[in-house]
Amino acid sequence: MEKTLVLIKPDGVRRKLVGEIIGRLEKKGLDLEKARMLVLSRAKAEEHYRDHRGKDFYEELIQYITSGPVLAMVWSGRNAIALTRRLVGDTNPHEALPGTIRGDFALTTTENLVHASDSPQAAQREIALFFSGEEDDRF
Ligand code: 3AN
Repeated sequence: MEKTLVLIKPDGVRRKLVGEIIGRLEKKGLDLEKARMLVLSRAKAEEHYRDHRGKDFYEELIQYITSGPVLAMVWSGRNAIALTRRLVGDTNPHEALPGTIRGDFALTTTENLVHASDSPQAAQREIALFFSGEEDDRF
């Protein structure tokens, strides 16, 4: 049994796609374990996206992810990390296949609706980042 961290990013919340996205993961058979709505501070956003620091899209990415509430969730199931990435689709929405979340609903690479951990190490780090026992809704 694996756990993975999924974020519905600010465009997903703004576009009212929360139910649609959760529904797809549930119908596939994954289990929703934890959920938390929050607005990321710049510091937390930089921590989350630390691997992208210095890239040309970095500043745009930080502005975007802090631009409104996100829904952070822990999902579990067999092979949950890779399975969730497949349901989410390619990072570039023009490459993402129809039937995937990004393939069906996203048009740009920055505003691509969802984040999902890409490895067991990333899942562990990201779950700790978003669910470390802090109950304050401002992260
Ligand atoms: P994924 O979200 O599919 O794991 P990553 O981890 O490579 O993709 O990138 C994290 C986020 O950074 C993406 N979800 C997207 O918002 C943004 N991003 C990645 N590559 C680009 C790019 N070439 N141009 C603009 N934004 C990008």
